[in-house]
Amino acid sequence: MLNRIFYLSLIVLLGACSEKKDQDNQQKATSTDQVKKQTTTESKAHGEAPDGMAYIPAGTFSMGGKSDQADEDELPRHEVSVSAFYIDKTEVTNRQFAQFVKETGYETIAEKAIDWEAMAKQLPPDTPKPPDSVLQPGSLVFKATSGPVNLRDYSQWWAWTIGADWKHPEGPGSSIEGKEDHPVVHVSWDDAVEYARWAGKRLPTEAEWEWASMGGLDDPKYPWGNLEAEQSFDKANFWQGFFPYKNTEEDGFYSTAPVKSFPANGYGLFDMAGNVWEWCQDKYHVSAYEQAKQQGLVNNPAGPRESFDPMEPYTPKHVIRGGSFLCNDSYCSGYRVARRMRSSKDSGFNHTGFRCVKDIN
Ligand SMILES: [Ca+2]
Ligand SMILES: [Ca+2]
Repeated sequence: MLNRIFYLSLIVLLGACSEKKDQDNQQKATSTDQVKKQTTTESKAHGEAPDGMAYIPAGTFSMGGKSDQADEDELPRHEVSVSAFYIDKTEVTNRQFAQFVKETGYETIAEKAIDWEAMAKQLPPDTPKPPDSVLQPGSLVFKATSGPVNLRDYSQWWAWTIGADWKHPEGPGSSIEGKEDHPVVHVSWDDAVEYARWAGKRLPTEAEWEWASMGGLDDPKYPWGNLEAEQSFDKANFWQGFFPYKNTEEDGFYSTAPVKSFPANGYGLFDMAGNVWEWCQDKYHVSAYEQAKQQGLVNNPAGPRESFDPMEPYTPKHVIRGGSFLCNDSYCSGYRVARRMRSSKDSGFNHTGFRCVKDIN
């Protein structure tokens, strides 16, 4: 079925289809407690972090793929440095987003009528206009399949759902009642930017996100260290079992979980792996790291000037990070700290949210 997400954003998952399992199972020795103590000390030196935020110290690190699971766009590794900043300890929750909407009257993109003319500019020239019955406010909702499917055909487990939005995460009839502390979903990049502006914050750059995600550990594969995902069901909310048809829920959650349901990383940040993907400020370019490597060490890199995804060359995209409740090693290892994904800025899903950062003045 023709719909905006099918053309504009489903490709976000395509790159994650056929990854090999990494055999490096070693836990690195850096102590999370040590990192916490060090960060707390530094944070005090810079004053208290704003409510709900954590202080992230400045640093220089090697950004990019840290195992043989690395996709092409995670390479080459390159040195970057970031200044100290504050970052939200959790993904933005429904409770927080509701406050923003209450105070501003803001309407998300998923709640608005679709502007086909504007959308068509981001699609191949010969794309036919979908019927008006499809061009209604809505978003994409995950639907498990009845059995194994071709993992490259993501249209089999995403359903364009008219009436799905942040207040109706599974579509009409669903609600966020009782999910006030779950991450908000079905928010586009534009929606996230508007929220951040209202909150006096901004979206993290990709470099800031990766640096914060590592939690002070020495080049870890995951925010919790290097223990493999299949042994880490108590570390994050992702998909156990067989994607996309059987979720055995060893971690206790089929879909989103309340934020803080799993342990924080060394900087006190929750759900940097899994739960929902998180929008970053940067545009997505498949060769962004090649470009960055040529520039040498850059402080606070802000990403490429232009977006380019060879899978959907007409569609500008932004980066998302951290993976979601749908990630699994057989399909998508989004919970790796270096894992990059992308989505068009006007698209929402029920597995994508965000968190904000704030500069230290
Ligand atoms: Ca789960
Ligand atoms: Ca997350």
